[in-house]
Amino acid sequence: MSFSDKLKHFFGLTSTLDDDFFDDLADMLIEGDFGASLAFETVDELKRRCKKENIREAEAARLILSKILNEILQKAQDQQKIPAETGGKTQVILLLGVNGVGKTTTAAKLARLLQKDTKIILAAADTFRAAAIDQLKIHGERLGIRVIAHKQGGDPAAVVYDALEAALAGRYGYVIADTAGRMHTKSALVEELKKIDRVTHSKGAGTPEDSRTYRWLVLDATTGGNALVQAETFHEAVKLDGVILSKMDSSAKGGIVFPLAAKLKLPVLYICDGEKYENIRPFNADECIKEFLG
Ligand SMILES: Nc1nc2c(ncn2[C@@H]2O[C@H](COP(=O)(O)OP(=O)(O)O)[C@@H](O)[C@H]2O)c(=O)[nH]1
Ligand SMILES: [Mg+2]
Repeated sequence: MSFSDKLKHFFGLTSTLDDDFFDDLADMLIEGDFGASLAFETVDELKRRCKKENIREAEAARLILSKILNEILQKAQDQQKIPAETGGKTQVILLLGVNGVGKTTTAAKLARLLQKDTKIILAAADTFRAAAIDQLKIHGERLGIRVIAHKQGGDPAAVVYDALEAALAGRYGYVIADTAGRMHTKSALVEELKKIDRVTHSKGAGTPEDSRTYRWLVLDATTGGNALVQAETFHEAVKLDGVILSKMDSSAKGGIVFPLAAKLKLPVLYICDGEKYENIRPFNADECIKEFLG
């Protein structure tokens, strides 16, 4: 039974909104990757509203819960910044995240998606492993998208610099940079990103308005609470602009979007749900709540 089926079942079986109901609901939200503090806050709020509105039926409580969840997501979605309109400028998107979360795959999916509106360059800024560079080149060949790469062990900032130079010269809309997942120390990550920031700003071709850098964190949705810790760590080290959730197809419960929005105020930008190029879609709050609540 999927998590949302379990939640649906739980509401279906409930006849009275007593303390047991609210306690069990908190447990279910924790199981659904809400994190304990947000689970308790959410249930307290639900309890308060049910009391105030004199709600006695589970179905009505479910509707109120869905409203509360919507309010949580709105907090972050209001600041959603998908740079949809490039307006002749080049935007740099840095995909960050630990090893194996799906950065390289997501770079390719995103490139294919954004290619519908503008020209894209992929930057192989994961210079740590030769295989990572090859992986991106293969995607580029399959998708007909230009890939800028240096040799293994090269300077990631130099790769981004070259990619941006080529993009500005050829009027490309986006540089999508695949980065290395290793994060041995926070300070190394910060230094690397500062360097990338410096080169992208120095490459402004006149004004800083010519390019903007976005830092998007890719999170493997199946890792639940661990994904939240990764988001906290990266956000603290380098201010993030948003999150992409990968692997929503493989047993992920989807609840992770709520603490990301409530605790970190980080918008979820895209959802990936499979290994194919087309398995990416812009995040939609209503859809997400419907999928979560069943
Ligand atoms: N099921 C599933 N697998 C994915 C998804 N995104 C990436 N993967 C797989 O996760 C593995 C690691 O992906 P990769 O892009 O190499 O991760 P990276 O180390 O962060 O660059 C690969 O086997 C991908 O095919 C997804 O949305 N769903
Ligand atoms: Mg990779």
